[in-house]
This record gives sequence, structure tokens and C-alpha cells, in this order.
Amino acid sequence: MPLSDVVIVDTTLREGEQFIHADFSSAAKLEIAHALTEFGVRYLEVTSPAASRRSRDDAAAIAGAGLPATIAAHVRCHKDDAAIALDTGVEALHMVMATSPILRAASHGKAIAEVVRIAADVAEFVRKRAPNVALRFSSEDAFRCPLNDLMNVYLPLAELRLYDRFGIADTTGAATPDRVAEVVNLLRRLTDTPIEFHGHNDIGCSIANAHAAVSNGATHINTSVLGIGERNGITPLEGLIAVLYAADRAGTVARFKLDALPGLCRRVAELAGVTVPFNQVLVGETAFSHKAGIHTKAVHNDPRAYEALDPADFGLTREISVGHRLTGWNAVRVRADALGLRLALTDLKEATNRVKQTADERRLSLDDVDRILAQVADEATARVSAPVSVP
Ligand code: HCA
Ligand code: CU
Repeated sequence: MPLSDVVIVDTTLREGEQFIHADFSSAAKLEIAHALTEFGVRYLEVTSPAASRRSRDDAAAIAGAGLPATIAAHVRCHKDDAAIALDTGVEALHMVMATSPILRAASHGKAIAEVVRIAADVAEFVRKRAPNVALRFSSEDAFRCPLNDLMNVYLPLAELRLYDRFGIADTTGAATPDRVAEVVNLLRRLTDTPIEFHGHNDIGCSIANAHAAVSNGATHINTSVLGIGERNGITPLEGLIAVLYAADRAGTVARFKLDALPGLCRRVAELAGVTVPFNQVLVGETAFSHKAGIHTKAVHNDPRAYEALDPADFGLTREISVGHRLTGWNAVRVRADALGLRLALTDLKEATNRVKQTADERRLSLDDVDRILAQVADEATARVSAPVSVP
């Protein structure tokens, strides 16, 4: 499957609700659901309707909002939870159960054979009640699970053909891309079932892991806006979008309303009570700022020199910083041009030196740079118009 065809299953409304600072109101959840679908996401996961009364009402409201997206409820692999979820009108159930030895012991305490029996049992129950619902079974903590245990879960379930898709979760966010590649590849080949990857970001690999998963056959990737989730979260939506865009700009531009992404991220940050991190992929404040003289010169000539992503496609602008000791005369010239000052090369170089000298002593604002340029321009005019002194 080409990278750009991957199905984004956004879980801002489930994993994102597990973010320590998030306490979304019902209205906020609907607003986020609308914004995600307007951006172009076609698959949303919501918190288990069995979690609380409001979770149930919120799931029903989102499922009934007529959004152009599949709404999936994330549920424990349990008949009661599945039944409550089905009653909300969701079109998909995402079941999850721990498979690693450490998490099985610390959570449900069941052996692998028992996990399979329960997963099969619950799936049969759901299939009887709602034959057309999309059913996914996922292993929590799959990457700390021995491969033979993992296969002993998925191979029998694949044979039963009750599940439409298998999920595989890097719950503690410590997997690296090579391992994700290996596990996804194996699962894909042995089960012949679509694969969904869910990756946390504890060691900072969540975006690279999502890429490795898709490159090795995963069809669905979980994201959340700004990556919000348990601890430091999961693959950020905007991070995956950046990966897709870098691989296939035209396809990504056609598929998503890219200029809505920065606003979506700011709004979710606001609703979650945080700010967008300054260095967030694509949407961070410094994502398109250039500083050193060699960078700014080349960017003026051709922005692609130092930009993998074109900010204009995302409704963003680049910032070319001028007032600092690393500046160069090309950047100073561009600023002079913007101010309508036509300076000779020697004057530009003089202005550049003054900017550097001043910046060595204190922080410079753009106004300070403009003042230096005006001063140098005045001095040049004074030189030209000064009467020639006759000896
Ligand atoms: C969690 C569950 C989960 C589930 C992922 C999935 C995880 O620990 O809260 O459904 O695939 O990270 O394992 O988010
Ligand atoms: Cu998770």
C-alpha cells in the first residue's frame, strides 16, 4: 500500500482524553470531531461508552452527528462493554487486551489461550448482534510480548475470520523502527489481515515507528492531534501528515485540507489546556524559522534549500531572522529592500557589521535592525549630497 493511502485512525477523542491535562466537555468533543473530519480524517476513535454516563452520551452524539467518518468505540474485550458501545450507534468496535507477560500479570491475569478464547467469544457475540460492525482486536503491549505468544493470539483469531483488522500497540513507547518493521511484517504475512499500529512516544520514535509500520504493510495508523495521550502521548497527527507530505506532496494536498492543520492543533491545545510545543513537527512556532547567514541566503534564493515542507501549503509563513550575530549581508539586503532602501554593497556590509556588533552586546529586535539600516542609508545620502570641498 502506498504510504499516502494509509488510513488515519485519529484517537484524540480516546487516547487524547487520557492525556493528563485533557478534560474535554461534550461540546469540545463534538467540535474536535467536526474539525478532524473537516481536515480530512475519515476514522475517529472515541472513549469506551462503558467508561461513564457522559462517555456513553458523547459517543452517541458523535456517532449521530452525520460526520463523513467511521466512528469507532474503544472497548475492553468484554461482552457488556461491547453491548453498551453498540447501543450508541457506533459503526466500529476497537477491542483491546493485554498480551505481554508483564501486563497480563498486572492487569487481567489471563494466559494466552484464555485471551484467544475471550477474543473469539466476544467477537462471536458482537457478530450476532451487529453483523456489519467493523471489528478490530488489538494487543496492548504487543512489543514486549514474545513473538510466539503474539502469533499464538493472532493466528487462531485470523483463522476464525471474525475480526476485520488486527491492532498492534507499542504501549510503553520503547519500540524502535526496525522492530516495528519486523513485527508488522510478520503479522501481515502470517495473518493476511489488515494491520493497525498504535505507537507511544516514550523514546521519541512514534512518528518513525508509524512510518516503519506503514512501509511494512500496516494499513491503519493511530494518531492524536499534537500526539496527546497517556504520558507524552502517541504519533502526532501533524507528524504523520508531514511524513505523508514529504513522500507524496500532491496526494497529501489533494487528500487533506492542509491549511486547517495549524488551527486544529492550536484549538486542541487550547481545549486541553496546554500550548503547542515550540518545536512540534510542522506546527511548532519555530518550524519554519531560519537564522544563520548561510541558511538565510540560500532560503532567499530558493526556500527548498533548507525546507523539506512548504509552509504555504499549510497556511503558514517562514520567518527569516536578521537581527543577530550570525546574520549575513544577504539577509540584511532583503530587509533593506523590504523597507524600500536601496543601499550599495559597501553600505549593506557596513549595516551588517553594525548589526553583528550590536547583537554581540544585546538582543536585537527587528526595529533595531531597521534603525541601523535607516542610519546607514542617511549617512550614504549625506555623503552623496555633501558639497565637494575645494582645497
Ligand atoms: C492503553 C491502551 C492503548 C490501546 C491501543 C490499541 C495502548 O494503554 O491505554 O487499542 O491498540 O497504548 O496500548 O492505548
Ligand atoms: Cu495508547
